[in-house]
Amino acid sequence: MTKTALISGITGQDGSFLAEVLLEKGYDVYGIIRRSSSFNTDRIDHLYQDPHEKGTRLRLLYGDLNDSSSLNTILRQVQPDEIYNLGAQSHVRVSFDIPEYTGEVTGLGAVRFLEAIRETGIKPRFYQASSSELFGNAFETPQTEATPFHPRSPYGCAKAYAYYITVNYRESYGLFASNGILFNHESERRGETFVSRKITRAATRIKLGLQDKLYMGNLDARRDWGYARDYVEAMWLIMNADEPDDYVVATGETHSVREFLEKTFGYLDLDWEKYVEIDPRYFRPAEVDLLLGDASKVRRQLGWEPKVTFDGLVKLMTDYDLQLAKQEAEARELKHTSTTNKARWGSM
Ligand code: NAP
Ligand code: G4F
Repeated sequence: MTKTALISGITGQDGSFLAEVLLEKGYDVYGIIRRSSSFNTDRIDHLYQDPHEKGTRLRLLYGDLNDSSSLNTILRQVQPDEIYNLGAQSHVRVSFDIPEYTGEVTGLGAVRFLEAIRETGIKPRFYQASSSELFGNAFETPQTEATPFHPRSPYGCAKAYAYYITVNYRESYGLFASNGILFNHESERRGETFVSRKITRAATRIKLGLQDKLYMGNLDARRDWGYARDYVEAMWLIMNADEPDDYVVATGETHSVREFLEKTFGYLDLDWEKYVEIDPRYFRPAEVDLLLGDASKVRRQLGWEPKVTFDGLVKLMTDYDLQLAKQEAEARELKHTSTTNKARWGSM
């Protein structure tokens, strides 16, 4: 029988890859989108199917993690077999500027979903997008499912609430509710203000003369960076395990932001030190210095393996952004030519 999945955060990096993977696996997919003043469905536009056509397997519904009545209505309408709660205010630095809002969406959003499940009596499986930010100022390295949490930001604190409320509903009401504790994962679809994409966008624009400088924060921070497409496979495996449980998903390698810069600029034959300047605006009130995950449990129990290496990730993101930069350079050239032509015609 065809399974139905509901995804919050479908317009984000992970939501778009997950929708793709679930459609490939034969699911009917529903995504929750927020009303926005301009289109923000770029990451899923290639999956678009005419909603009037018979057999459409991807549908988008308006809702919001801050609006429980919309979640209840959607649950009744969709009757999903699986809910993936990926929606969040997901930027750690920004969470210091909007801590209360981050708590609402990223923390309480999870309980709104869980309550909607309880109230409607529908029995979907529930996946919570938990984060390595839970470990924060980590008590041990590498971090496993047993490592105590020490979040270092309003985002991390909100994710801690969402993690524990997911465990609590599993234990209290017997829901199939699991946490994937995912370490950083990036891609060509990563938001442009996260460090990996900020670097690949800037380095490729610098290469083509579209930008002179890149302003950065703490270059010493270390992260366990994987490829997002690999990580959404782990989400599906966690959701389709025999029992609900919590799993760390990581590559088991850690690299500094400085190394990310060196690799990206080096790949483009540029010396990063000539272009990068430090701007204290990008420092955080409290930093997470080192994240390194031990994903033995998900590897052993569910057979998950990351496929893309750190070098492979830098390469694929840089290749993609180089194409974007080329398109931008061409568009500028066209605009310049047309302005020059207009100036010529004007003088005739
Ligand atoms: P992302 O690109 O920032 O996407 C976030 C998604 O959440 C977007 O679709 C956004 O919609 C949606 N959203 C924001 N506020 C919402 C609200 N009030 N109601 C409904 N939806 C809302 O994040 P991502 O990188 O794909 O990450 C997916 C999830 O995994 C997030 O929960 C994130 O915190 C978590 N996570 C990510 C990583 C990582 O390294 N990427 C690691 C661990 C955990 P708009 O497009 O309308 O803004
Ligand atoms: O790319 P980042 O902003 O990601 P961060 O803070 O690790 O959070 C991401 O991963 C989490 C998983 O651990 C997710 F839960 C979360 O939703 C998000 O996807 O920053 C990475 C590191 C930080 O230490 C930051 O201080 O890079 C450092 N950094 C240095 N300069 C910078 C910059 N980060 C950003 N965004 N911009 C900079 O200019």
